[in-house]
Amino acid sequence: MPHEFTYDIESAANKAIGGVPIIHYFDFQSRGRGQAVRLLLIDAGAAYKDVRYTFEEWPKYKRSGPVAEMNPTGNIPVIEMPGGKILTQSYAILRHWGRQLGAYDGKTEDEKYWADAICDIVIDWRTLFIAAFFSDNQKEDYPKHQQGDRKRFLNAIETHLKGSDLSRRGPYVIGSKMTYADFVLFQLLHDENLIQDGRKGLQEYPRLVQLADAVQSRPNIKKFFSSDAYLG
Ligand SMILES: N[C@@H](CCC(=O)N[C@@H](CS)C(=O)NCC(=O)O)C(=O)O
Repeated sequence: MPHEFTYDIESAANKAIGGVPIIHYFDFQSRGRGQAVRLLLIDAGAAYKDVRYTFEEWPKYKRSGPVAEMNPTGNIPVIEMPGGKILTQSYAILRHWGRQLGAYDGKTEDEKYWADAICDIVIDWRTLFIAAFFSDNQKEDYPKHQQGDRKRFLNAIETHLKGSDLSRRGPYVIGSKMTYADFVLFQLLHDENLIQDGRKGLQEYPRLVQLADAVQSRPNIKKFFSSDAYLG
C-alpha cells in the first residue's frame, strides 16, 4: 500500500489553488519531479497530502487502479484536487499554480520567456539524468553522464545566468524575483547531489551557488529542509 503523509496546515494559498492537493508520486526521498511540485507548495505555505509509491509496488499501480485511470500516460506526479480535478505534467502544474497564486513567473514577456527557456534546458537535462541514474548499467552510465552531459548543462546554465541582462545580478533566474524555473533548477541540482556537502559539486559554478543559496534561504523552504519532512 502506498504511504500517505500530510504536510502543513491548510492556508490562503490552498484556497487560491482550489484546496489541498493530493500528490501521487514515488516514495523517492525528497527527490524527483514530484518534489519540484511540492517545493512550490512549500514556498507558498500551502498544505498538501502525499501518496507515495515504492519502486517495487509502482508497476502494479501504473497498470491499473486510480493512477492509471487519472493519467493516460501512466506517469507520476499526478495531482488530485478537491472536487475531482486531475492535474498531470509537472511543469504545466507549476505554471498553473503560479498563475493561480499570482506569483512565480516573470512580469514582462521577456522575463516569462527567459524563465521558460531555462526550465526547458532543465527538462532536457533531467531526462538525461534519469536515463543514466536509473540505467541497468548505472555503474558506467551515471559517471559518464556526470562527466559529459551534466557538465555541458552546468556550463550552459552558468553561462546563461552570468550573461543574460535579466539573470546577471541574481539571485534568481530573472533577477530579484523568484519564478517556477528556480524550483525546477534547484531541484535538479539537489537530485544530482550538487548542492549537498557545502555546495561541493558547484565549486566551478558560483552563479548556481548564488541561486541555490537564495532558494534554500527562503523562510518556508529553510523550515522544510530542517524538518523531519525533508527525506534527503
Ligand atoms: N513530463 C512528465 C514526465 C513524467 C515522468 O516521466 N515521470 C516519471 C517519474 S519522475 C514516471 O512516471 N516514471 C515512472 C514510469 O514511467 O512508470 C512530467 O513532467 O510530469
